[in-house]
Amino acid sequence: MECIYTKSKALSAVPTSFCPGCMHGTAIKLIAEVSEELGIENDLVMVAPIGCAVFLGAFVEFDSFGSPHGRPGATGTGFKRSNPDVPLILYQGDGDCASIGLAETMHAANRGENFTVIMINNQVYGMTGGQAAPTTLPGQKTTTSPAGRSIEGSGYPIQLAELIASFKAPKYVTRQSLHTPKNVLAAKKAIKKALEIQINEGGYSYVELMSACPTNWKMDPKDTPKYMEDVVLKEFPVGDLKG
Ligand SMILES: Cc1ncc(C[n+]2csc(CCOP(=O)(O)OP(=O)(O)O)c2C)c(N)n1
Repeated sequence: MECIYTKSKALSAVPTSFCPGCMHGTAIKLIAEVSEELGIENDLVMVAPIGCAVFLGAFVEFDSFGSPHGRPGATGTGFKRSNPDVPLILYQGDGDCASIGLAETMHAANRGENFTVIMINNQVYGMTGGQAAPTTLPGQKTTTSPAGRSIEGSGYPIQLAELIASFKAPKYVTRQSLHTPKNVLAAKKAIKKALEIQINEGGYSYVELMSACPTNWKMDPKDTPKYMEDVVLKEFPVGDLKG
């Protein structure tokens, strides 16, 4: 029988522990597939942060190391400078990358470190119970903004991709989404381009992936793609910002 689909070798043969409708699994699958297509599945190293992204090490065959509480930008810098030929992905949530570790994220981008950041933007602190993140939408109800995020009290959502694109050093900055098959394919292309830049010419690349957290959004997973299209992507539009 003709084989039309097979699991990427870089994915471990275990079920993931993500909640139904969570898009971390999709992002990790794309990274695994791209690594195989680029022939780096035995070389790629990933940095796992805090939050649901930390589970990544359990589902992939790559080497990974933990760098809790927003520090992947700093430890990733040390790792990559000592191992310049090893492809490196910093895999971070929005809370980790845009709040707790914002300083590390910004300075690594501004220095143009030679690695790729993949940021999963689900607009909440997922693992810890759905607290507001810097990316939480205006009016969005979370456990720490039960009346909805107020601009007066908490400011506007931080658009990290736009912020990073304003620096001179980054070579490729893009925001993509994981809410439809078409978007997933575009996201895969973006991950591939980011890694190709890192491997072939060197330089910093940032791929933000808009994702759903149905558990903490208190939403049926099947309703999240429409909500993302109608509401989330209005605040966080997809597309290339640089490169
Ligand atoms: C009470 C408490 N405060 C802080 C932390 C640290 N912490 C671990 S996961 C997390 C949220 C991370 O959110 P995000 O980076 O958006 O990732 P997600 O889980 O949404 O993928 C935080 C703040 C903790 N574990 N417990």
